[in-house]
Amino acid sequence: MNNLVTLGEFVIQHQQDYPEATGDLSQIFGAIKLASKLVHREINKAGIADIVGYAGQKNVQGEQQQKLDVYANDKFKTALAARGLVCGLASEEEESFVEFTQPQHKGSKYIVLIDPIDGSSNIDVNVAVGTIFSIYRRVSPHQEPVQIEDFLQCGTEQVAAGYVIYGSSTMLVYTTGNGVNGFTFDPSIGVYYLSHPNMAIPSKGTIYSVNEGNYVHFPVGVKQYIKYCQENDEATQRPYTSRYIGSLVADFHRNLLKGGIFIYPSYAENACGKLRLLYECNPMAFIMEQAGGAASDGRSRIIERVPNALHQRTPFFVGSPKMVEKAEAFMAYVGS
Ligand code: P6P
Repeated sequence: MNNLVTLGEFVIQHQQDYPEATGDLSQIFGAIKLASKLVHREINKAGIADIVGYAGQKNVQGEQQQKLDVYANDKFKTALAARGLVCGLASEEEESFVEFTQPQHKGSKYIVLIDPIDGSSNIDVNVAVGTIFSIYRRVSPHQEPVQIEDFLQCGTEQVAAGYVIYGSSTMLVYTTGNGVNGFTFDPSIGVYYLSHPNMAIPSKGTIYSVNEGNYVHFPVGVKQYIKYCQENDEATQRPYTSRYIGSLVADFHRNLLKGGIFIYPSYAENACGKLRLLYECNPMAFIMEQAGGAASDGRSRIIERVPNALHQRTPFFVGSPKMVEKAEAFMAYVGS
């Protein structure tokens, strides 16, 4: 551990980087930290407690809701509402945004978008899953009820973004626009310690991550980029290695540490791709750019996309800048 700085201390130390910081953001991180510890605990006993399997409901996406999805959504929502600094929340598990209407929420200036458990279908097979969150200032009048436009902001307006990966260890990785830092959870004393200061992705890597089972349905540009990754070329260290976990946070985190590219393109029935712009791609794109990487929809910068719906999807190309650039070149060349 790097000189035993805790997440709480780090957030407070660095809130001074933002003169307008009033400590609200530090408290919001406190809520996220607390909820993530509860989710960590449940995930680590999912195999034994009666939390595995379906909650018998379907979420707004029409997907079977895992009990842990429901549990995690509830804990993050409750923890964020309890601090009265957030006026509303949008979640993959909620059809519309949720307005916080207690007296303590009057005048609160932040909104949060969250995917409480991304990759939940992996829980039962013991594969790493994650939480992804994105924080904005509200844009509607502070004393009024929160509005949909508070949630439909460009990713460039994010105040903070982060993810928690519940893997061989639990880590929280976040940015407030001043670099990326990673904290590893020590469950024996319930503390997150700074373990990965100033995270930076290698400008190029040798890992490509895409679900090749959908290959026949991919745009031609993606097919050609995959073939490029597989060609023999010692000078550019090809063929690259294919690694696909099927859990966005896990694939993203591995590439952030080692270098690489993750692609979830549009294909067949998923004309806009599968991943959600607001609470999956925008926060991960903000983090990746802050770590020196790149994130696009195959053509244009993800965080500049103007959202039009809470649950809208987007193709997603993210990772080492030189690899994303190469994949975009294939997409542009064949116009698909
Ligand atoms: P596929 C998990 O269900 C998820 O939302 C992401 O975490 C992951 O990257 C993607 O879907 C995997 O999708 O179609 O390859 O199984």
